[in-house]
Amino acid sequence: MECYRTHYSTEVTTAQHGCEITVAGWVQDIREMGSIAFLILRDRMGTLQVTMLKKKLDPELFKKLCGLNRESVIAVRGTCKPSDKARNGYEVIPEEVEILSEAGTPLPMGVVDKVGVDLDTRLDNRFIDLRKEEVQAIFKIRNRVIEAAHGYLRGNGFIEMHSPNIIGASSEGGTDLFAVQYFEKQAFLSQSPQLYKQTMMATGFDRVYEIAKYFRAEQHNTRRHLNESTAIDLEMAFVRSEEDVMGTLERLIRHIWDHVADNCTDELSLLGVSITVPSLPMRRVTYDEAVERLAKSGVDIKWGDDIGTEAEKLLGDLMQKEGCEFYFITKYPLEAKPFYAMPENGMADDRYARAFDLELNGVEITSGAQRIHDVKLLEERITAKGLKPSDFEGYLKAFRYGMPPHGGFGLGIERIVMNMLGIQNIRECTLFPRDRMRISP
Ligand code: AMO
Repeated sequence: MECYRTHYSTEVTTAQHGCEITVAGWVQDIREMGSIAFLILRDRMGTLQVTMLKKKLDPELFKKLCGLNRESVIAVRGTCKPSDKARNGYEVIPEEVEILSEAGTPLPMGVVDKVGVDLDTRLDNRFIDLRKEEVQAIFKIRNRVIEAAHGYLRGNGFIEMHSPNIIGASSEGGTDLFAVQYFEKQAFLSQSPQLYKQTMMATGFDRVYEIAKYFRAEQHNTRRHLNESTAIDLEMAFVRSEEDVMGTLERLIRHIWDHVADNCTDELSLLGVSITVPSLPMRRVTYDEAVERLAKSGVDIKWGDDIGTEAEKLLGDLMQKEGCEFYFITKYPLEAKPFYAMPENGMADDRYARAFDLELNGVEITSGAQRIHDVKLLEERITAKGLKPSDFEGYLKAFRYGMPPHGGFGLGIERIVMNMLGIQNIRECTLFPRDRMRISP
C-alpha cells in the first residue's frame, strides 16, 4: 500500500461494515472514559468516530493517544462497525494507530471553537482557518465554479490559453500597475490578459479563454478589491455586436449557478445559502437609464463618471425590488471605458461605447465589450487616452494583417463567489489574499 489512507470519512458506509479500513486525518477531539476513548478524526470530507478500546490497543499507545494534542495527524487501521451512537451511524475500532505528526500547543486559533476570531487572525493562520468546514465549503464551491466554467467554455468551442504575467505595457490604465525590474528594462505585472486574448483573435483561434491572474496596485483597502485576483477571461471573434458576447456571458453564468446548485448541496446548506439559477435573458439597463433612476432616488452622477460603489449598491436595491438579481449596464460613455472598447458607431469621438458591466446585487462581477478591430481607430483611441501607440506596437501589429471583429469579457472569480454566497469580504474567497497591507502568508 502506498498511501496511509484507503478511505475518506464519508466513504466509510454500511458497505464497509465489518471490513478493515484505513483512515487518516486530524484529531479534532478526544474524550477518555476509563477503558474506552472516543476520538473524532477529521479529513477533508468530514468527521468519523474512532472508538478506542483499551484492551484492544497496546496500553502505552492508548495512553499516548488519549494525551495527544488536538489537531495532531494520525492514521488508523481498524474495523468499521455500525453504531447508533456515533454521528454518522458507524465507528472504527482501531487495531493499529500511527501518529504521523504531533500538533504543538496552544493552537494559534481553534478549528471547531464557537468563539469567533477576527479576519486578520484567521488570515494570519490561514492553514488552520482552512481546516474549518465552513471555510472549506467556500473553496469547494469556488472549485465547482471554475469546473463549470471550464466545462461550459470547452463544450462551446473555446480553447484555454495562458498569457504572460510579465508585460511591457498597461492594458487597463496606467495608475494601478505594479512595476517590476526586468533585467535592464521596466516591466509590469499584468492587470489582465486583455492585449493577448485580443491578439489571439488574429491567429485563427477565434474563441479563447483563460483563468487569469489580475495584479492591480489598487490603493484602496476595500471589501471588494484585491491586489491579486482571479478572473475568467474570454475573447470571441466574428461577433456582430456586444450582444453576442453578453449572450455567451449570461449562458455561462446560468451554467455556473446550475452546476453549483447541483453539486454543492451540502456546502450551501452548511453556509445557510440558497441560490437561484437565473432565468435568461438577464435585464439590460443602459447607463443613461441607470443614471436617471439614481437621480430619481436622490443620487446625482455626472454624465460620463463611473457609477460609484454606493450608487451601484442603491441601483442593486432598486433592481432587486423588480426581481432582478443579475442585470447588465450597457452603453457606457466611451470616455469611461478603456481604449480598446468599440465606439458605438465606430467613430473615435462617439458618445457611447459598445461596453457593458454585469452586476449581481449591486456589485460589478464582469466587464466586457465589443473591441475595436480597425487599427487606425485603435491608434486614435490610444492617443485620446493620453497613451502612446508606440508603446503598444506588439499588440497593434496583430491588427494590421487581418483582424476579425471580436469581443469578450473578464469575470472576477472572487467577486462571483463572494456575491453568490453573500460573503461580506472578498478576502474570504481567495486562499491567501493580497491587499494593501498583506503579502504574507
Ligand atoms: P475589469 O477591470 O472591469 O475589466 O475587470 C473585470 C472583472 O474582474 C474583477 N476585478 C477584480 N476583483 C477583485 N479585485 C480587483 N482589484 C478586481 N479588478 C477587477 C471584477 C471585474 O468585473 N480587460 C477587462 C475585461 C474585458 O473587457 O475583457 C477588465 O479587466 O469582477
